[in-house]
Amino acid sequence: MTDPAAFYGENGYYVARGLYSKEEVTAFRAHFMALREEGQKPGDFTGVPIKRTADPTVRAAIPDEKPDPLQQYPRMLQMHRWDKTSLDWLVDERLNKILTLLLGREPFAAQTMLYFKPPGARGQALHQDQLYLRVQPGTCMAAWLALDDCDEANGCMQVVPGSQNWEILCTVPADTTQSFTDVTVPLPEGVTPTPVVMSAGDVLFFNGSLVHGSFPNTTTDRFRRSLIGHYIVGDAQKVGEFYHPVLRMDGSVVDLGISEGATQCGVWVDQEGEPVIELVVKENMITRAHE
Ligand SMILES: O=C(O)CCC(=O)C(=O)O
Repeated sequence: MTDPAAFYGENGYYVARGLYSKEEVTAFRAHFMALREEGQKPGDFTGVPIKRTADPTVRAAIPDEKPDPLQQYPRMLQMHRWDKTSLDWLVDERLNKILTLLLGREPFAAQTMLYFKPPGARGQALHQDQLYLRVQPGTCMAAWLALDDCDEANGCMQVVPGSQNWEILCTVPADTTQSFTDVTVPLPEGVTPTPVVMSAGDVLFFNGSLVHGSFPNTTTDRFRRSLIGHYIVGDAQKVGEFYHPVLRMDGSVVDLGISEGATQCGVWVDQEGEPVIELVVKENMITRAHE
């Protein structure tokens, strides 16, 4: 049997299979679909506009005349600030137990998100969450609950095992025909992300520096919904302003400082034929809320 902490230490992620029952995920799906039907909510994000290209070959490969499904199903953000179901889930004891095991102490809770990812929706380009949360000292951690079975066809999560040990990389423009966000991080040659195939009810835990993201949902009939919590290490002193108020796992508010935008990020350079990360000073690094 896999030792969760050892697997997480080596790979930067861990999947807890069947942590939530089929009945629970069915209830979550119904709850969030009903909230979506109610109309616009604070923090909704439909994604950046798709930047079309003039290249006829590329254009031919993109169903660019179709309406973007994310217009109807924008991502929800920070629902726990106005929805009790989301708050109860964010601080759920089952998540706390595994987070505490993987992090070595009880975390603080900073964010909730709900991805609907309907058929035809774009994915989210590879990125590192710590770029946005800017936890100091230490890092953040995500708990990603699959509300639908997910595989490569409907755009399951993709992770780069071992990248939790990388510096935070400088971002480059992303392909917005494939991603609803417009920045990504480059991978060295030969490194490719690994798909994480999950059943509804499984939870993927991953480190804030782990490079991760997802490709488009290429199915015509399957959503890929997920409920996500973002946490920060329990000895953190600062986090980005967007994530305040931060909660303890008993739901009470913890008084933390606000971390400023980073001024350095990593770029890949060649060192005797091996790709290594070199830190460079960069002004105007992205400091927006996690997108
Ligand atoms: O669900 C996805 O496709 C991406 C989620 C993600 O990047 C995150 O939870 O940080």
